[in-house]
Amino acid sequence: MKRVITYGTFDLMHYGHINLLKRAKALGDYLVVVISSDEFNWNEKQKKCYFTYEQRKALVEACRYVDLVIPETSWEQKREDVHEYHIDTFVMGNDWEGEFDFLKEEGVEVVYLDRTPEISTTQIKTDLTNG
Ligand code: C2G
Repeated sequence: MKRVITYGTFDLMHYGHINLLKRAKALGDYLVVVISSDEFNWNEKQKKCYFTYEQRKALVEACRYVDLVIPETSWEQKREDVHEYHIDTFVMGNDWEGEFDFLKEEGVEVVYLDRTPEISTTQIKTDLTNG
């Protein structure tokens, strides 16, 4: 069984997220999604989420491509996660291109997938604000 992992905030979950999760799952048989906690988002990414961690977790867990959801509470946890969950492949959108290549040292394949154009949580908020 090939095990894949990916990380994200997944606020106001949209088709760009689904497209990423679909392609990540296609790289293996089991997909672990690590969702940023509310504290991590605020303290480390200065992101104020519309949905709480529990709400974002429920939405991602409802996605057919997802097998397990766990919290992201630090930038450093990736090195441990890939061993704890016996990960073969680490996947991120290519806005993170190169940022996580160090995981190759842990024996993990690192894959960056093209982002889905024209959609983002920020864009949704902007469009709704401007009407
Ligand atoms: N994504 C995408 N296309 C979009 C929007 C997002 O492919 N139009 C991808 C991102 O590249 C990322 C995933 O969907 O791989 C989740 O996106 P975000 O929720 O914005 O995640 P981010 O805030 O970048 O957090 O430790 C890593 C961080 O937790 C990543």
